[in-house]
Amino acid sequence: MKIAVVGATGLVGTVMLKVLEERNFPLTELIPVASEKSVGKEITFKGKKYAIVNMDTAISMRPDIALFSAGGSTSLEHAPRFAEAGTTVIDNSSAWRMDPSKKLVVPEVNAHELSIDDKIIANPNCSTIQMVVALKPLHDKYKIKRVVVSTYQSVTGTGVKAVEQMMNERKGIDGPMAYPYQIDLNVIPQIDVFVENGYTKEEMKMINETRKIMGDDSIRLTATTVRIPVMGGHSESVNIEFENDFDLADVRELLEKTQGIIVVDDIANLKYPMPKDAHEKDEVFVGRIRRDESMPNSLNMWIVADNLRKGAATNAVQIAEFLVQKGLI
Ligand code: 2RA
Repeated sequence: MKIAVVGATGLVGTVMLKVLEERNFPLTELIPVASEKSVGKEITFKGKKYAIVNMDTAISMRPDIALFSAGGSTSLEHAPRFAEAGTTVIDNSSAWRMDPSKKLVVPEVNAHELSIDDKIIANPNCSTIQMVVALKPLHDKYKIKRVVVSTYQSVTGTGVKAVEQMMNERKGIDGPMAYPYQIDLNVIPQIDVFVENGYTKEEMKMINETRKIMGDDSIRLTATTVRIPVMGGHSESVNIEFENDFDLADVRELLEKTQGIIVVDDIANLKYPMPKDAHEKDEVFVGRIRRDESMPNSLNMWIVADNLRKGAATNAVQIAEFLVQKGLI
């Protein structure tokens, strides 16, 4: 397998390389791709040095898979060029997610939809991925009617500039601002830009992507997405109303049995998921599982995952692993 990582020097690209290395992905050649200013620089992968190349060189090298994390416009322009050259693109931007001709994939939920003809596959938004991993087994058994989610999202979701802004503020240093307001010692109830209905794009991504991945447009969903001064991962408070009543012990068991989920829910010993514990882990952590006593058939839970791992790099690599295992490359 020849694998290209497009955006290899960015926050997500760097984690993609780390995850490929850790999971021992069966690659024979790595093609790190970045913008012209990084071309010629070297990165080390499994103890070997690889020179960063530009887009045209990478396409001419005909990789089997290209993991893209270089922003929407780069992806719109270049992903089809890779696809035409026979490469399967797994794209982390929002460019193709809602395109009806493209699959939007979280392996634990809908990898079975993939076929050899899918040459551009979309990796969902970070906050959507961790939520659907936990929703899916519950939907299959009890059928979800409505979800109300509020997020507490790490600054790493914005990128390096946001991490620097928070750290500068922490040290009292002036510097470039990734957000319109101070983020350290603050909370910003806006992620991405506002759209016409008063929601943000991040909120609409959670709503629309969830329905597409779960393959069920009847699920009603509302979201409030919030940036907090944290780095290890995104957290979500999720309230779910089901069609059918559930057994709380069964809900816990279903989640425990689901691949990719670790239940951390032992309030007697003050155990619940937190971003500092999810950091650098590939799983989705679920806790605070309890009935919503204000409504019939309703449940509350708390979901945490490393947004750069399961929310981005790990999910993309897992899609690649699935394609390889099933011979879809
Ligand atoms: C965020 N959803 O956390 C983004 C990153 N994809 O802002």
